[in-house]
Amino acid sequence: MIRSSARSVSGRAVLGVVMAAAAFAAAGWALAAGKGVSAHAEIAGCEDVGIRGSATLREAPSAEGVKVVEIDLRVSGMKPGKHAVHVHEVGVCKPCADAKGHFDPGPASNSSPDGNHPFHLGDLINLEVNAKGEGRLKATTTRFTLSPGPLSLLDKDGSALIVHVDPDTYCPEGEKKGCAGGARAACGVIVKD
Ligand SMILES: [Cu+2]
Repeated sequence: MIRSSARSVSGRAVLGVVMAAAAFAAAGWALAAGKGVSAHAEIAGCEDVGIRGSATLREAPSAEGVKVVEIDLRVSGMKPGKHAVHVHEVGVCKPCADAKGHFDPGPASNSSPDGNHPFHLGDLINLEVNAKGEGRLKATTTRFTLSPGPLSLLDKDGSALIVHVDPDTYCPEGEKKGCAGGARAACGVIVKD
């Protein structure tokens, strides 16, 4: 549903879906503890062992029954500034390249990181890291689920959360090498709680 609308509007508008959902959450809706499905990821540097972190993911239905996932990611030991964050299509982090492209199931799947960005279902927003090397990203999306179904991150080959070395530009000029954040800085396999 989100994906098909992504084909006819600009990347900025698509990201608005993620942000609008976040505003909805901030307006008072919250996932009830103990309900829904949750998962976590232990984040580690792809090469830099000083990078550590963790993420929690929680899914619950909205009042209308739409599955909404809240992501809460914390990292430390990273270079200050913005870093792209996405869910990648395979739950393998050793090496980080084995997490493959961006999570994007569906009949017209195209996981090419720079080539179909920011239209993938696994695309998130930048993580901001402070001068101490610490960052936290809270995001909400309806583009994927944790529970079983065609959009589930917990599919046969799993999924991984990747934090990139560079910021996500959201590729406003279309495919351009590195526009989705370039090299991979850190990775965590998403595991069901
Ligand atoms: Cu990525």
